[in-house]
Amino acid sequence: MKKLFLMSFTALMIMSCGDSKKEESTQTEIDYSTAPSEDTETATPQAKTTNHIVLKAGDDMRYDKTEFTVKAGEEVTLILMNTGEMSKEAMGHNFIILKPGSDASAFANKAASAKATDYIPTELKSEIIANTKLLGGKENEQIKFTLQAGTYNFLCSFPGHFATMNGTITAI
Ligand SMILES: [Cu+2]
Repeated sequence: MKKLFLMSFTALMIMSCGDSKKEESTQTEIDYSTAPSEDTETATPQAKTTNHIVLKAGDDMRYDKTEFTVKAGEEVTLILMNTGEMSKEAMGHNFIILKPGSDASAFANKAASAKATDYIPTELKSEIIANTKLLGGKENEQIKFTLQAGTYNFLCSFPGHFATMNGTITAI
């Protein structure tokens, strides 16, 4: 009697094992169907031009975007938002757009010792096309400027921020 019970129990185990295997193979088929299609690979990115830019910078020491394409010869409106919580002294951010051919890294080096002028080096002011002031957490500023066709570097000149806070604006 006991033996018979064991045998039927084993049979049940085998049956349920078979069932779970079936389920597994069905799931694998579903996974294959969600694989990316070839269409996404052939899509080509297009340069989107906009002369209204909202640029955010937070306590993570980054701009939320680092590349823009604008229309040359038309006024650009840029709003810099410091979305962070920290003070201007600890995590201040600005936006400085430089003339073509300017060395943004050299500018940042000089700016680091220009605390008295909010990290805008007086001797390199001639390289600046436009800039915001230094903003602390939750502060915003809107500036306007017009660019001729070309590629322009921008940066945050707060000490140590250049490495992660720089980008380019292309005017076409
Ligand atoms: Cu910054």
